[in-house]
Amino acid sequence: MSQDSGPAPAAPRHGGDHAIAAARAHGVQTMFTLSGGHVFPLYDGAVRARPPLRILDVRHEQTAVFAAEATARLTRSPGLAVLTAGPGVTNGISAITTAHFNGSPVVVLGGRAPDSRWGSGSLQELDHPALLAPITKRAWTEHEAAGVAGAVGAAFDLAAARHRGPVFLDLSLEALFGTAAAAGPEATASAGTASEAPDPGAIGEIAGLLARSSRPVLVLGSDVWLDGAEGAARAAAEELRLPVVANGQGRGILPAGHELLVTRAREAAFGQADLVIVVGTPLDFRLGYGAFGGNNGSPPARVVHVADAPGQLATHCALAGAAAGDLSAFFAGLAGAGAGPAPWATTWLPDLQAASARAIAADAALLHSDANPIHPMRIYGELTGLLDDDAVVIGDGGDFVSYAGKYLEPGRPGGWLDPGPYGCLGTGLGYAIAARIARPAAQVVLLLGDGAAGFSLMDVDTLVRHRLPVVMVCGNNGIWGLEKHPMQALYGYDVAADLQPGCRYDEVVTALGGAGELVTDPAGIAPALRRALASGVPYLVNVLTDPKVAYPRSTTGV
Ligand SMILES: Cc1ncc(C[n+]2csc(CCOP(=O)(O)OP(=O)(O)O)c2C)c(N)n1
Ligand SMILES: [Mg+2]
Repeated sequence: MSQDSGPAPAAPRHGGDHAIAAARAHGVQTMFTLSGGHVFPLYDGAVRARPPLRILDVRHEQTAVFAAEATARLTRSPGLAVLTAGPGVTNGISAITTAHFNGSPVVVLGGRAPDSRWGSGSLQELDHPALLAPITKRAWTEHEAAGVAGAVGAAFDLAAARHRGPVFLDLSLEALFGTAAAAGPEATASAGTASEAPDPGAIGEIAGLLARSSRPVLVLGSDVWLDGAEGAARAAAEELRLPVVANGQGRGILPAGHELLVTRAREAAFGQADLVIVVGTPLDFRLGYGAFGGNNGSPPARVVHVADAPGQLATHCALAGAAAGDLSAFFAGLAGAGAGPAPWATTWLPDLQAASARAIAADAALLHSDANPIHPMRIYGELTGLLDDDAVVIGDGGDFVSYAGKYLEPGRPGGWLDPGPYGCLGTGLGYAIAARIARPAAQVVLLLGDGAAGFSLMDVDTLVRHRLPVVMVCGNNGIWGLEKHPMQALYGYDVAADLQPGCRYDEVVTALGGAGELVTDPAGIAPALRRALASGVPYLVNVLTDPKVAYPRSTTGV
C-alpha cells in the first residue's frame, strides 16, 4: 500500500497518532525506519496524518539513525528515527553514539515489548533505556497512550537544546497501540533554543588575552555551524583579522580561498601560536588534546575553549580562558570588545598565508598524478573542479577520506559531513540518503573507502526505491588501508587487513538498480565523474587505487 492511499483519520487516536503529531509540531518532515510490528502505530500515524508524514524505509537500522543524524546536521532541526524493539534498537546503537559524539539533535523512538507480559519472555523484550542512557541526553520509557504526545514533545525539546544530542524514548506496546482521546499535554511547536548568552566578563577576559597576543589562531568546529553562528564567526574573524583553522562542520564557514583560512598551515599555526581560541569543538585527539605552541623554541600557547554549553568545556587541560553559551553572542561580544589594532596581521598572518600557499602548491603534482595504479589524490584533483559551491560532500572510509578532508575545501558551510570524532565506518549511505532529501537541488557526493562501502552499500537499494540520486566514488585500494599500513609499521607484517582487489562495487550498485562503472586509468576519472553527476540515478564510480599509497598521518588518535 502506498502512503497516499491510507485510510482516513479516525478517532479515538492511538499512541502512534499522538507521537507523529508531536514530531511534526517540532518540524519533522521524514521518519527514517526499518519495519517491525512493535512500531506499526507510528507508521499508521504517519500514513493517517494530513498531509502524511514521509516514511523513508531503509535496509539496516544504523542507516536509519545515520540518516536522522545527517538530517539534523544539514538542516539544524532534529531528525527522527523509528526503530523496532530489541534488535532494531541495538542495531542503531553505533549511529546513536555517533550522534552523541557529534552533538546532533536526533530523536530515536523505539518499540517495546508489552508491559502486561514484562518478565514472561515476550518477543524482543529488552529494557532499552538502560543500554541507551550513557550515549543519549536522556533515555526513558512511556507506558501510557495519553502520555505519548508529551513524552515525544519533551524528547524533541531536549534534543534541540544546547548542548544538542540524541534522545531515546521507547514506547511500550500499550502506549503505542492504546488509544487516548486527548493528546495529553499539548504537542506544541518547540520554542527553539532560548538565548543563553555567555558571561560578558569571560568574553572580556578572552578579548584581553587576544589584545596581549601576537600569534593568535581561531579554530572553528562543528558546533559553530550547528549553533547557527557561522555568520557571526566569519564577521568576528574578519573584524579581528584572525587566522582561522576549521574542522568538522566548521569547514566552509570561511570558504575555500578566503585570505584568513590557514587550515593547510595548521602545523605551523598550532606549533607556533601563542594563543589558540577553540570554538565549538572538543579539545580531543584531532586538536592534540589542547596542547599548542612550543615549536621553534616558542613557549606553549595559551588555550581558550568556548562551547555552546558549560558541560562541553575541557577539563583535561589548563585553560587560560573559557566561555559557554550562545556562540553567535560570543563572536559578537569578542568582535565588539575592541581588541585594538591587530599586530599579527602584519607578520604572523602573512607567514601562515605563505605556509598555506606553499602547502597547496606542493600538492599540485599528486593532484595531477598520472601514476598507474591511480594515486588516490588524483581523484580529488579531478573532483575539485566539478563540485558546485553548494555540493554536499560526505566521507566514509579511512585513508581515502583523510585525503578528502585535506584536499577538498568546501565552498560553503554545512556542506561537509564526516563521521566526526567517534570515527564510525558505515555512515555513508545513511548520510547520503539524508543529504539528497535535505538538499534536493545540490550535488550529493559520497566518498567511500572500499572497506567502508561494505557496511552500508545494501542501502543503495533504498536510494533506488525512493528515487534518490547520489554520486558515490569508491576509492578502491583492495585493503583496509588505514589499518594495514599502521600494522605494517608496528609489526612489520599485517593480518586481517586485505579485501578483494578490484572488487566490482559498481556492479553491486548496478545489480541493486543503480548504475556505475570501473575506472583503472587516471585519465578516465573526470569523464566518469561527469557521467555520474549527469546521470540522475544512484551511480558508483569504482576507482582502483594504489594500495601501496599510505596517507601521511600525524596522529594515531591515541
Ligand atoms: C565500525 C568501524 N569498524 C572499524 C573501524 C576501524 N577502521 C578505521 S579506518 C579502517 C579502514 C577503512 O578502510 P577503507 O574504507 O577501505 O579506507 P582506506 O583506509 O583503505 O582508504 C578501519 C577498519 C572503524 N573506524 N569503524
Ligand atoms: Mg580501502
